[in-house]
Amino acid sequence: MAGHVNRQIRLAARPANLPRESDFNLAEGPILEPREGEVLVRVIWLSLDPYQRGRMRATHPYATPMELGEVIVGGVVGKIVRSRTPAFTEGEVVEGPLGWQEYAVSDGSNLRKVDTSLGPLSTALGVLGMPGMTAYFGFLEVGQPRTGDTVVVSAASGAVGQVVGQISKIMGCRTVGIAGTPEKIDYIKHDLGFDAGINYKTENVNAELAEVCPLGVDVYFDNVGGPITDAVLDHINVGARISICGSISQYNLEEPELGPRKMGLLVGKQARAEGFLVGQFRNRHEEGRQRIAGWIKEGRIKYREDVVDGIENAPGAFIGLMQGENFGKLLVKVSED
Ligand code: NAP
Ligand code: FER
Repeated sequence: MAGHVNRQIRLAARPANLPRESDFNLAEGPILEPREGEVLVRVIWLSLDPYQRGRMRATHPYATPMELGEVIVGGVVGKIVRSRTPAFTEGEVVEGPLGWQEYAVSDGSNLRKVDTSLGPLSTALGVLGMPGMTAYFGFLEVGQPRTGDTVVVSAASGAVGQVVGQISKIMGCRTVGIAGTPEKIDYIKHDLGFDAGINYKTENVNAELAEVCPLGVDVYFDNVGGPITDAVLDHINVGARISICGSISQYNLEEPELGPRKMGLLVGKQARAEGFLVGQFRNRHEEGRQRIAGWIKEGRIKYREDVVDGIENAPGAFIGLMQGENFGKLLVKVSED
């Protein structure tokens, strides 16, 4: 790798509210030599995900915060360019948490070999990767949908939401998505087959839910929290299941918003709200991946990716993710396949 440097994006400062470009810095590190038992990976794709915002805070409820100066944590897809272990051969494609950098050394324990026959490499970070598994298990296992149910999903055009909505349709559920632009609403309704869409930036979510969910809501897949979730809770049915996936509306606030406290509604509705982490289903991810891959082959699941070129553009793209500028799974292309 003589003549090459390893460009990395590091955490320069802990963001206050919405991250700024100055919270990140582009640094040049060495391309490390793999030792015996290790591999060198050339990164091709970076995954940009909302959870990374939480890791930029000084404290975290369930994961280790990033240190200042540390390479931004995150999933990547890359190619083995040097192997000093029989477990990997040069040219193999792998996925793992190697962070926002062009090259990384690993002992292989955090790498998953990507089955490149299932789809383009980028899908290992999206529909066939962490967000796809989140949708699959968070919806089917936590949400427990039944044929004929009414399902509502927030952040519906995003990496997780678009998969949840399509699985919901496959399960025979009336499916309503909430998203933030007319183009996203058009996409979920006309390309993905959702029954209805609500633009929470221009419409009254509560009034629209009454209109498009006349029989109430049986499953709510919650990606956002905040006022959108308050509105959905007003429509839950007896025995509803609320799958709490994330609360992106709160991620860039120093203090969580206080608003109507609606958990009491679950009493009369005998409803269940349950949080989950995609990792709790890790023993079954392969099953979820094969199932989604099958649906893609059959044309029953489509996916949309939002690709930004160049590692230097990762911070700007991440700031956009926090504001709904992405349309589909957000990825940064770092080098050629
Ligand atoms: P994504 O939906 O592709 O992107 C984030 C989207 O959130 C934005 O495009 C934006 O879409 C929406 N958003 C941003 N600010 C918002 C606000 N204030 N109110 C409402 N919506 C807002 O991201 P993703 O990767 O699929 O993640 C979706 C959720 O799943 C996040 O909460 C994430 O933390 C969670 N998650 C959880 C797990 C788990 O294991 N529990 C795993 C992965 C992801 P609009 O234009 O529609 O506003
Ligand atoms: C994981 C568990 C949760 C993970 C990501 C998440 C990268 C995301 C959580 C969130 O967005 O709140 O193992 O792997």
